[in-house]
Amino acid sequence: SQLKTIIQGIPKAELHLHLEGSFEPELMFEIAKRNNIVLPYDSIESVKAAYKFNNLQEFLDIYYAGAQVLLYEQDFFDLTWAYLTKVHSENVVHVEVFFDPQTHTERGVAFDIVINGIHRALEKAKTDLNISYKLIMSYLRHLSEEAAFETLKASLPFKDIIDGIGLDSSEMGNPPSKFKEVFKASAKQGYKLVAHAGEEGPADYIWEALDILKVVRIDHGNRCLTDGALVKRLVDEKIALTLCPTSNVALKVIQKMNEHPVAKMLEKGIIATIHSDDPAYFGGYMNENYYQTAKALNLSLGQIQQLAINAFEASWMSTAEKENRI
Ligand code: ES4
Ligand code: ZN
Repeated sequence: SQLKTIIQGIPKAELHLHLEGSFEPELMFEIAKRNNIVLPYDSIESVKAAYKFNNLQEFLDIYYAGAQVLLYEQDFFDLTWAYLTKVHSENVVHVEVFFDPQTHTERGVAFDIVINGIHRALEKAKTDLNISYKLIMSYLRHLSEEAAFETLKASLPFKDIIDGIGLDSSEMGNPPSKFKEVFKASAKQGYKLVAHAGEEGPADYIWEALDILKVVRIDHGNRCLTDGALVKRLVDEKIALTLCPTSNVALKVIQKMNEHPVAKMLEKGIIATIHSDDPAYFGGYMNENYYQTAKALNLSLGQIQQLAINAFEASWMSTAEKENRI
């Protein structure tokens, strides 16, 4: 369709993508086989059939199980490289991607194995595909702040290749305030800060992410529209929201795409952006997220372009880098 052609033609930046969430069943089977791991599924079709979720936690349980087959540096390279070649074909020219070190270190895979594989693929994409990148290390919020501190410590030898810190996993019952001290310590190390907030959790968690963690962007932030003062704060301080529409439908954060808040957010002057979150699990990379949103909400060409521009504006590229990319 014409809309798909337009979206394909726009250079895009992806700011909300979990590398472990880009793990396609085909690659999962291939890596399981070479690592002599038996998956609890007998075919790629039966894996895909299991991807039906009623909430965030049901997804996370399957997402963490899938990551268990990743053991060696080559596995992390292959995972990251598959994602980068995919988005290259969609005219994504800049990525700021998350990885969850604790998903791997908790089961005995060393931090350096994980980050070296990821970093090698990102560097190759820079050279071979002209994709620029930033790397964001996320703390798992269902684990303790002490465990996050250990992860911070493990990251320090790799400080030069990690740009920022994120906070993800089970939101309800794990408010941003739980990670106040480790975010403060992370900022002292020079890391930029973001956090998932207001995906399933309330607008209060977005306030906490801003006031207590001092984040520069909010991942998701869907729930902000229930709080007028918060909307004003986001607009005044140019705090971007990295929205993930197909994720929101898959996890029942919204019931249908035409209920997605992104159009209202743009109307209110919020720097809203669109991303894919965990595309292997939610069935859509960047172009599909733009397409489904634009179609369901009847977005104008100007609004679609605004979403793409917002992502470059909200990115961590320097002004000079941005001019090179758009
Ligand atoms: C996630 Cl969609 C989502 N929300 C919170 N944490 C996550 N980790 C990976 N995907
Ligand atoms: Zn996410």
